[in-house]
Amino acid sequence: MAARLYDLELSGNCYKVRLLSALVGVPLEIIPVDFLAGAHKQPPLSDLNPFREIPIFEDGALALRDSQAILIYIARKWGGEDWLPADPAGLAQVSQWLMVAENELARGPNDARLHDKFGYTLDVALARSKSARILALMEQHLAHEKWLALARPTIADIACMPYVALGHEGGVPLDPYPAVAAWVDRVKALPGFVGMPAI
Ligand SMILES: N[C@@H](CCC(=O)N[C@@H](CS)C(=O)NCC(=O)O)C(=O)O
Repeated sequence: MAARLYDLELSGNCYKVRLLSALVGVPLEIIPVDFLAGAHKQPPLSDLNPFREIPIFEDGALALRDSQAILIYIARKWGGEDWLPADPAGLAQVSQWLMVAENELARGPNDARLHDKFGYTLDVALARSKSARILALMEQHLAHEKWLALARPTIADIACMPYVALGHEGGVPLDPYPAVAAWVDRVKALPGFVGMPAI
């Protein structure tokens, strides 16, 4: 039985899971969630994820929440050493960027997009200033590195790319960050790449 993703097409967090699955070649059963109607806040989805968020990933009896955790699972189960190495240094170097996806990027360009595109009530000026900070750090890093964590693409890149590339929908375009834009293009050029609306 194929693994199952409870999905929203416009969600960058769900997209991370679709993207890595496509790159690794893992077939997914996609279950679209009626997000506007709040299906994620009611049973059966709220039983699968009491945090009442998507993505939710099911593989047999296992139900997982959180896009970063799902990327870790897919990488280790189906991706061998390629996308998430097991050696302590490599694992930690990738993890550093998974934390950036969950913190700086979630509270930066993701929040700015939630405000502008979906009408969420939040401090958009703060989200834009957090975006500027993390994108400047990424620009500095990617000016001399091809990929975020290692000398090859890893789930660090898959976790971080979507909300960086979607930033323009929240008033955070990449024009001031040419090295970041070039990295987004490198991710887009990976064999098996799939896009989403606005990427
Ligand atoms: N840390 C979680 C965050 C998931 C998340 O915030 N998902 C959004 C959709 S992209 C959601 O379900 N929000 C619930 C809501 O706004 O009601 C992850 O990385 O998957």
